[in-house]
Amino acid sequence: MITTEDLTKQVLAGSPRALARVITWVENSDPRAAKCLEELHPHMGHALILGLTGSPGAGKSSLTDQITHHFRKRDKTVGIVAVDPSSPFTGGALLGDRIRMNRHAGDPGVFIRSMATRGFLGGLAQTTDNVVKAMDASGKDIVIVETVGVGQDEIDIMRIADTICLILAPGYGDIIQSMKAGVMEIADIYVINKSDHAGADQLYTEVNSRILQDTQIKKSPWTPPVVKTVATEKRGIDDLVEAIGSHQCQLKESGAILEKRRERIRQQTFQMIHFALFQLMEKELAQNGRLERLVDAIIERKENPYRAMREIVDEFIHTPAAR
Ligand SMILES: Nc1nc2c(ncn2[C@@H]2O[C@H](COP(=O)(O)OP(=O)(O)OP(=O)(O)O)[C@@H](O)[C@H]2O)c(=O)[nH]1
Ligand SMILES: [Mg+2]
Repeated sequence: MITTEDLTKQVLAGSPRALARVITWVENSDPRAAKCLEELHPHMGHALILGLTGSPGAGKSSLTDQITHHFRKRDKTVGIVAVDPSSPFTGGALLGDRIRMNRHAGDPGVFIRSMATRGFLGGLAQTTDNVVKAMDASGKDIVIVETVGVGQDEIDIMRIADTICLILAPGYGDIIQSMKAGVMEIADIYVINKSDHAGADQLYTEVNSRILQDTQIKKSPWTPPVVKTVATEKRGIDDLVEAIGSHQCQLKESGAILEKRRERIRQQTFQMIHFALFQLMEKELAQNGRLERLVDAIIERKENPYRAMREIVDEFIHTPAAR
């Protein structure tokens, strides 16, 4: 049996097998994952975390592939996490097909992981975050998170990233959808992919005017650029990477990066505590069928949930386990 200490050492030495193992533990909420992440913690915080979101088929994976290629040519190592919250599949075979990363498969400088919804115990965003952190600690210079962007889950996942790119393509009706879902508001860079298709110019104009309105209202110090790309022909990739670089500079120069990271740590720490308490309470209430008895009493109006909640919380605070 390998110890978490040994595994951590192997991750830090760059072993992809060790990294894959830690990630599997993270996904399965194996208690050893927390131990490893604890040991890896001092080594985190160096990677540039890039989020790519957008409608299905907009070209996220093709762009991830091109961006990866760009950085690999400059000797930077890349980690890729493809998350598909909407996928009902659990294995990831379908995701594998959708990642379009085959040309990087044998490259030791690229580590790819796909994740489908599995009702992760700790929540999808939290799990993704820990997977990204493990990649970061393993020394990857850039970690790219790709997810299909439509709902709250995806917005939560995207908050992990330092720079968020929203990938749009003509003919997807996705601009309206993204606006509704609030994905538009969180993007730092807009990409009009499939610029070889009809309607790209119109989409470009629409997005630009929408951004102009937005930045005027918010008086934000960063005006998100709109970059046109054709991922399949490698067009616009340099512009996109340049925009990412400019956003990184702006984040650092304005100090916004520190504020962003602080807020992220605040949220994550709070969520971890929330989840740990939730698990403790769940276990406690399941004991001796206490919750079921409580439900019976509430149904019969002999008890009310408000009072019961106060009593249970009060009791919990005063138990030695909670202290
Ligand atoms: N014409 C054209 N086709 C593109 C472009 N970018 C991607 N495609 C094609 O569009 C299809 C979908 O591309 P993907 O990169 O898989 O898109 P995705 O957003 O990752 O898709 P999902 O992960 O399934 O949501 C593929 O057949 C690509 O070859 C582009 O710029 N122009
Ligand atoms: Mg994809």
